[in-house]
Amino acid sequence: MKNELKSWKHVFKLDPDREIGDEALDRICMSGTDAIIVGGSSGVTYDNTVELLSRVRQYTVPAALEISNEEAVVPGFDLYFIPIVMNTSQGEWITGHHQRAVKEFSHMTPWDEMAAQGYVVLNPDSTVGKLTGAQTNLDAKDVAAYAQMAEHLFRMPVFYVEYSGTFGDMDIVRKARAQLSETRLFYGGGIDSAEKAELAAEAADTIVVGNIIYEDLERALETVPATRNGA
Ligand code: 1GP
Repeated sequence: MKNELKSWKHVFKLDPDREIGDEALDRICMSGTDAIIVGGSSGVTYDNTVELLSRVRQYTVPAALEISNEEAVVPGFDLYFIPIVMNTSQGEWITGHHQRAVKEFSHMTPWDEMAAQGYVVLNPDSTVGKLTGAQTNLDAKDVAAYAQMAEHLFRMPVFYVEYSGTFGDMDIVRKARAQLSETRLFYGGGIDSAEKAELAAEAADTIVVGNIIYEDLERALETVPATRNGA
């Protein structure tokens, strides 16, 4: 599955802490998206993650868990993403939580199913930005340098430009992607229409659509075909 993510163009991110009805979930899973990522910045528990996984598992779409809380690590996903925030000085978001989780689960850590994501968080008002103390006042060169580090120093499979909640600067995204050849650039944040999906898909390798699923399902679904136009 780690190799398969290299072909993902569009991903829906579902938050276990938010309600989604069966019909809406059916349409998301059958939409033609390349994968479902399960993750959120707050309120993610073992129980709500298991519940969402068991519902997503009724479909063939690949399911990945983005681990944000070591208490909510649920077996049975196709892939596990390990977020590492590159633009924070708070070490707990770089190696702290990770080291504690490995210490606890080292005997059963499925290393082959794990993929590190080098996150650069650029919306200071987002939950993840506040939580991680991200230093968001960065220009395109700053972000491009992080991209190079993700690929060449850390050999991360994913470099994730995260604007969660707001549509970001596609020039920054484009310039960061220009640095990458092996590492895949994920972009997420504020994609709430076909137009924005197209713009983001033109700048990034993979686009991640989250919040709009819960606000306007039809518009969320339109982002899937629009991604093919941008890519
Ligand atoms: C959040 O990048 C994702 O982690 C998607 O962002 O919720 O703003 O779509 P939105």
